[in-house]
Amino acid sequence: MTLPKTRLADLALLGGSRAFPGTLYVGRPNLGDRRRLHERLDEILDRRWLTNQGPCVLEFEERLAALAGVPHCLAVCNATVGLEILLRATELRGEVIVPSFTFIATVHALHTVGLTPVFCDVDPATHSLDHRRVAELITPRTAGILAVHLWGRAAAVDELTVLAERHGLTLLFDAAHALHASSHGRPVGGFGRAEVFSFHGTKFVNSFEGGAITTHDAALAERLRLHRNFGFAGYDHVVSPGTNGKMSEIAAAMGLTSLDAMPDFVGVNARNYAAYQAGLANLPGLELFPYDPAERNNYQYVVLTLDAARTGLSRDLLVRALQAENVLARRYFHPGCHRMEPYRTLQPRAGGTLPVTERLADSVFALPTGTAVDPAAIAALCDLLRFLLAHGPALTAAAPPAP
Ligand code: T4K
Repeated sequence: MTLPKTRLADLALLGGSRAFPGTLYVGRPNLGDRRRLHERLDEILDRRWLTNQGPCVLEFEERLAALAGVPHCLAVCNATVGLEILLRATELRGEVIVPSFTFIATVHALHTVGLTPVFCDVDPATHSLDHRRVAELITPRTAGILAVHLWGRAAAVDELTVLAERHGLTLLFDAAHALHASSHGRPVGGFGRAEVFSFHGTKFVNSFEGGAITTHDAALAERLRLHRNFGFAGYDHVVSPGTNGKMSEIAAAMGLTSLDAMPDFVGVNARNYAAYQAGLANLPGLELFPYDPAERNNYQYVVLTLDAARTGLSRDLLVRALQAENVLARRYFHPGCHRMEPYRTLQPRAGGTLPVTERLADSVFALPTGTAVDPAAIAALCDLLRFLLAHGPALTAAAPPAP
């Protein structure tokens, strides 16, 4: 049961009752078939093989490789470590061009391995790297490009591939959001030198914590295997630097169970996305991030852009008002990596070259979706948004100061 709003004073931010009795989260995990998960866990315990490339991990890797259309897939403990391992194995030195409008892990991975992130602006239509801006940033110091398929919509793969080839750069993709997505009909996972997926609990396919690196490059895959496992080429035989980036069997069991249900999860996300599209149609000042219907999409993020000038309501106040109603909308990816430490201090002028990023970081927010959200809740949430936007200037005048 949700409580509709009729007067401004009904808003929870202004002292009214919360619209939703239970909290709606962005990133509430999808759970697959519990019985099958429990069976897999029993099998793991019966085998007493808990990690180090056990049968669940090997099956997970095989299934992911098939989905990505690549010969090599390495499951890892999370995408952040996956990115670090990949960057170390490629032995890049110098600068890497990267978006600032991404989750901080993309940029931290570069910093952690001693590479210098060069922030590049994004395309306002796709929220991913603007290849024209990338071209302007290439110098003799540039070693590579780390692009992100943001929100699961493929980045400008073809244009970036041409650029990288022309300048002899290593092209890598952070595909944390993009399992099941395609670019010109080809699956994400096989682009550039390698791609990295995330299976964190908040991703539509999850392994509690986890990630995977996919590549066509056999020699790179071999180096990645060494880097993932302390550099061991056999018992007591270390031939390269390395870390512990392995995925455990229990994580892979969840990953497999999640993959079994992937078609259902995509179906629910697509249904929810369509419900938001219908519920928010013709609402001036609020734009739903579009997925390309000609491609395969996972629809795992419902992302909106608010025009504060047009609605008389800032994104931050809108998010506060929603959170007060028990809708934990998120300001992904505020304030932009270049405005976070250590980059804010290291590159204090970066913002001047990132006008689209700065605008998006201050106007974008994400709404709940996934199997924990049903169409009735989405309809009520869309009504709430319509009410908030209809009262933008009045709410701005009446709202208590942000804590
Ligand atoms: N590259 C990109 C582009 C990424 O987006 C990410 C991660 C990475 C790389 C790195 O991947 P991993 O190393 O994590 O594999 C979340 C996730 O923690 C993060 O994985 C994800 N991107 C990012 C977009 O979102 P936060 O800081 O927003 O919040 P978190 O994880 O605390 O959870 C968000 C919401 O989900 C909460 O409101 C509560 C709910 N939740 C969360 C968990 C974990 C649940 O209901 N149950 C849960 O078990 O980062």
